[in-house]
Amino acid sequence: QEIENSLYHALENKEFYLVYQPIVDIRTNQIVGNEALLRWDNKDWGHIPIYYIIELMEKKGIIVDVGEWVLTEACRQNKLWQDKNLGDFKVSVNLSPLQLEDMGFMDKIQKALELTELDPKYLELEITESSAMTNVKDKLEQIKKLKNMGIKISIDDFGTGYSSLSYLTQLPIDTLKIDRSFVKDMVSDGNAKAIISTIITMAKSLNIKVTAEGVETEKHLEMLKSMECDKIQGYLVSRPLKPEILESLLKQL
Ligand code: G
Ligand code: G
Ligand code: MN
Ligand code: NA
Repeated sequence: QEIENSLYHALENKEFYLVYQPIVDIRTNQIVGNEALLRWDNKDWGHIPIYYIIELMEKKGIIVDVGEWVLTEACRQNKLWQDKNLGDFKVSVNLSPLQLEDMGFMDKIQKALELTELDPKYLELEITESSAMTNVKDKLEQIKKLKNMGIKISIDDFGTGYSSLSYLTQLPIDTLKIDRSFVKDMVSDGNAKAIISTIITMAKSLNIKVTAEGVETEKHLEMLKSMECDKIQGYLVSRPLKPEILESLLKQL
């Protein structure tokens, strides 16, 4: 009860902030993107895991407004980094299925880009596999429109849903993000390794890039390199960082 009340006021109280986790090109070792991840700084409830908070905000319908704030803030930050010449990287923003179903969604994207003057090629939207797989026809139209605006699309948590290959070939997506559960099991479980290897091979033939999530060890990196994975994200490279920390890191590169 009370937590919901706090959440209703979190936006106006400026309690939300974003942290950024680098995504690195496995061949060049360059940062090619940063995933924006929401955090809530609230003295009573700040310790609660964000996935639970997001679930609650979805239930209460708050996520559409908060999601718009995330989008604008992430674009603003990336534009700032572009202007400071800190690197040629995208910013990735996670979308709730409810945002995609919001009638005003396209306008909100347009508005965020206009307001922040970020070149759309620097914005990547992460849609979960399960979200992409519901109302397939609508999603296809929507993704096409976003692509026409110059925005990049990635499918998040890939491998956990049940995408059909024929459907994937119809979707104009840029990147598949392999769910971190497969990466975690890859070393000890031949099946997990086979799934990753198959996803990479399939994506290559469809001209889609692959990011492995949850890369934590050198062993993970070594195996992913040998499978010719394109990009990695995970604690081995960096934890999600507050923007000022990431910025000081970027200045040292
Ligand atoms: O950052 P962390 O591991 O705590 O994220 C937990 C979950 O919350 C992940 O599934 C992540 O995709 C999701 N998440 C983080 N930030 C956002 C956000 O801004 N919007 C949405 N819809 N999901 C987010
Ligand atoms: O669902 P999504 O892929 O958006 O979730 C991203 C979340 O995964 C981030 O919030 C981050 O906290 C978490 N994460 C990022 N890298 C790692 C990692 O190497 N290991 C683990 N266990 N979690 C990670
Ligand atoms: Mn994500
Ligand atoms: Na994921």
